[in-house]
Amino acid sequence: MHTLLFATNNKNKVAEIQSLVGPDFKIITLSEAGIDIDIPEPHDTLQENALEKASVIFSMTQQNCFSEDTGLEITALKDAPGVKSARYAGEGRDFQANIDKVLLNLKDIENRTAQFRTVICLLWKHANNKLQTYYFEGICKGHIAHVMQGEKGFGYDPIFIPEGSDKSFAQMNMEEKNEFSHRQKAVTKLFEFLSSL
Ligand code: ITT
Repeated sequence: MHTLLFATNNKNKVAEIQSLVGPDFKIITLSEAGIDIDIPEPHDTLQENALEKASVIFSMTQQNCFSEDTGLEITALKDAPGVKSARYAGEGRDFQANIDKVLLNLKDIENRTAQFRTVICLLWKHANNKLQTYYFEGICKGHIAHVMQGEKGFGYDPIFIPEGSDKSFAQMNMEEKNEFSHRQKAVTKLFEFLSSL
């Protein structure tokens, strides 16, 4: 059994990843570990931000941990909001304001191609006490709807329609979203790697 601390304050991410965990893994959340801090995301890439989040939590706990940073990359907006997805419309991190800004910026634009990209950073202490850093990426291609559809999920889910479906993520339950999602792809690679250790 591998025990891992998940360095995130996002409850939706925790729920999605918990739903994918098999019997060989135990995920501990920051609140379960009694940690209450706002983890910084100061960098220009998902990879650097993921490393920052995992490093902050590892240095506090010395425990094996992972984090993930996710961005919505919209082709016609030169991959924006990307690494700035949480704060696209301002520091308030307001889901509705972020969606409104995307829809406004895509008004009259025909190319609605987009993808979600998740980068997981794992900090793992091997038996010889050597700490190593590993990255796992998951991409979900799709497009941006013209209006919001559905009420489930979080963030940009109401406007993102994955390739292979005609429903938005917000019209899917968690199991359906997991069949397509960036997060599921990245976390599957993480669990496969840990199983191989
Ligand atoms: P942590 O840094 O604490 O993990 P966060 O909410 O700040 O949580 P990110 O910076 O990785 O997470 O995510 C950026 C934003 O992208 C997030 O606030 C959501 O609005 C959006 N987002 C991430 N994953 C998403 C998903 O699966 N569906 C829809 N929107 C998502």
